[in-house]
Parts: sequence; C-alpha cells; structure tokens
Amino acid sequence: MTSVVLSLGANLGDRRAALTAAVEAIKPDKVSDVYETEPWGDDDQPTYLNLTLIAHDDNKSPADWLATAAACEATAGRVRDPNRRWGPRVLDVDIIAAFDTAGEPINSDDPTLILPHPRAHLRAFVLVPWLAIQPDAALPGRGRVRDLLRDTGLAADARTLRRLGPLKSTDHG
Ligand code: PH2
Ligand code: MG
Ligand code: MG
Repeated sequence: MTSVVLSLGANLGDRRAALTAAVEAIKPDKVSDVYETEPWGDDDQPTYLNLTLIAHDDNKSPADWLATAAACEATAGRVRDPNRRWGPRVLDVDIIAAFDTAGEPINSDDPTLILPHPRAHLRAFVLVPWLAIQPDAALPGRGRVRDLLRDTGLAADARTLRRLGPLKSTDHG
C-alpha cells in the first residue's frame, strides 16, 4: 500500500471543473479547500486554483500514481508545451511525497518521478493547503510543514493565497 500527497493546480479553462473531475477520479481520503494563488516561477500567466489532497491505495506503486496523475491531466485536455516548463495548464497533478505501508517515505531519483517533489518546500501553494488537512505534516528530508512555512519568503507567499473554501459548493451525495 502507498499513500501520497498530491498537489493539483489549474490556471486555464474551467479550473474548478478540472479539479473536480480529478478529485472524483482519485477518491482521496482528505482534500483541502481550494486556494487562488499567484503564479509561481513564471508569472506571465493567469492565477491558479490549487488544492492539496491525501490518498491511499492498496496496490499502487509511485509509478502507478504517476500514471493516474497523467491520466487526470489528459482527461482535462492538457497539452504540454516543451518550451515552457512552468507555463499555464488546464490541470497539473504533482506527487509531493509518497509513503509505504509502514509510513516510511519513498525516495526516488528517477528523473521521471523524483520523490519527494524537489521544489515542494519552496511552494506555499502546496504547503499551506497540506498543513490545513494534516497539522503534523512533514515533507521527507525537509522537516515539518508548519516549520517550513515560518521561512520568511514562504510566510510572505502564504499571505498572498486566497482561500476560496471547499471544491464542491453543493453536495451531490
Ligand atoms: N504550478 C506550476 C508553476 N507555477 N504557480 C501556482 N501558483 N500554482 C501552481 O500549481 C503552479 C505555479 C507548474 O507546475
Ligand atoms: Mg507542477
Ligand atoms: Mg506536474
């Protein structure tokens, strides 16, 4: 069994619809509120909607989770621009960290799936929603998320996130 922390982001098209479809496909144990966030890395693009979720699966390996992430992105209609690494996208599903049955972090330096995510500790739009659903969250190799967010730069970024509330405004039962 693995459990994973996933970060979802969308900044093109119907952002909320793309996030909703992915969350319904992934069936997470916990989902954060949706946050509207300023673009990180390449700021010449629209604002993002971001959320972080925690999911588990008895049979999935990290590579299987990566395939699930790619399938969600493809369903949303994502087309990758090879010239723009951090450009706009209809949906991005990133694996932030993965844990085995014993709760031990899974590390990977395979370039197709680096675990933990190599830039997660720099991204308030990942860490703030994660902390909200898991107060004792720790990013393997980096420490407690709560402590990471005390870093001056991250704390400033965290203040720019706008928490919009839960993804589903109505309960479809
Ligand atoms: N994703 C990126 C690049 N920049 N900025 C925000 N606010 N949210 C994202 O999800 C995001 C980003 C590439 O994965
Ligand atoms: Mg990403
Ligand atoms: Mg990605």
